[in-house]
Amino acid sequence: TTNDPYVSAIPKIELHIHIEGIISADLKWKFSQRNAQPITNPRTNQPFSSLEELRDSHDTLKPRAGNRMDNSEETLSFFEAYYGGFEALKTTRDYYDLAMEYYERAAGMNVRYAEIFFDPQGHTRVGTSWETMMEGFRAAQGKAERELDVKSAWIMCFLRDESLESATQHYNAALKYRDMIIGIGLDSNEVGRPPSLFDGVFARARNDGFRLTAHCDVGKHYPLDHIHQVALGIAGIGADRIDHGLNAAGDASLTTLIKSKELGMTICPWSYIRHQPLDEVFGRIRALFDAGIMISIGSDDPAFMEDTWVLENLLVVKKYCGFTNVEVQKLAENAINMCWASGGAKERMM
Ligand code: ES4
Ligand code: ZN
Repeated sequence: TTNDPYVSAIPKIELHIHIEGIISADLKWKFSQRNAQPITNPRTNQPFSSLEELRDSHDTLKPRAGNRMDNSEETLSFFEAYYGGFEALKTTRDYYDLAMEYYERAAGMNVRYAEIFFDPQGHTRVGTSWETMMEGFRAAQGKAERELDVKSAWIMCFLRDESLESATQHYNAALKYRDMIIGIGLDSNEVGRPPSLFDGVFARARNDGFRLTAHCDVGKHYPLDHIHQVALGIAGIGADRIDHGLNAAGDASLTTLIKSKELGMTICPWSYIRHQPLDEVFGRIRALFDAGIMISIGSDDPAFMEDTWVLENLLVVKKYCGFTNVEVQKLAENAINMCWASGGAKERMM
């Protein structure tokens, strides 16, 4: 599927990737062995005893034949598997290695710039300090820029299933690293957790000069009202981007609102096709694109899909939306317009 020289060669900007979303079972195991830090299986409360066992349980979301998603005994839910990776990371070197994994993959796909999500609350709650995390990221970021020609910035996400108090504490801690952090996002489990819960801290972040975005997940569990809040409500005037938000394609007034505010949307097709019908997913992506809404393509959590990075995500929309090479090029250009790098830096990037 990667034999597409045109799409491979496009200089890329990636705006929707979780650094923790690249922690495969193998990488988790590597960190856990190195740190002599067992990984707990949340289903049994026992440590995983082998890489094979960990791989099996980590196979959460892969839409393969005889879909193992339904095998709730062996297979963890997405968030169980995702947060299960955090406890294996202990040292600055681990965070450095993790980020370098991404930057090396990115360089191989001609990614020139990335705005990378990270979830600090998930790390501090298993005992890692901000300093350990950020110094590892900082060293990797510098090396990637110098040696791989991949520039980047970080987007700190609040875990929306944690409290406003916790978000506020982490926001205060982030201020020490504002040279690295370009924006503030909102992720994790959205059920019953509207963006408005975090309005106070988002308003502060906007005042302090951060750019804002928030996840609005795809499917029937996620109300249009959350998209409406992100587009119009957050920090009084709405966020700068919407992450996912594909549900909006089914609603004429929301689509009009997003278009009139020129809000970009980050779209990660592999994340949707594991739980939504193909024709609906690609019909909606095509509809947003044809309506002139600025969408860009990201990979979300490559290690939890089919090892699908930004290149594979571009290829799957090309195939199922029937995009021409020129239209795929347009998706890449949208990411230039949507990114938060300064104007001069943008021009030098591509
Ligand atoms: C996430 Cl809501 C959501 N979806 C996918 N990956 C994530 N990582 C953190 N939150
Ligand atoms: Zn995401």
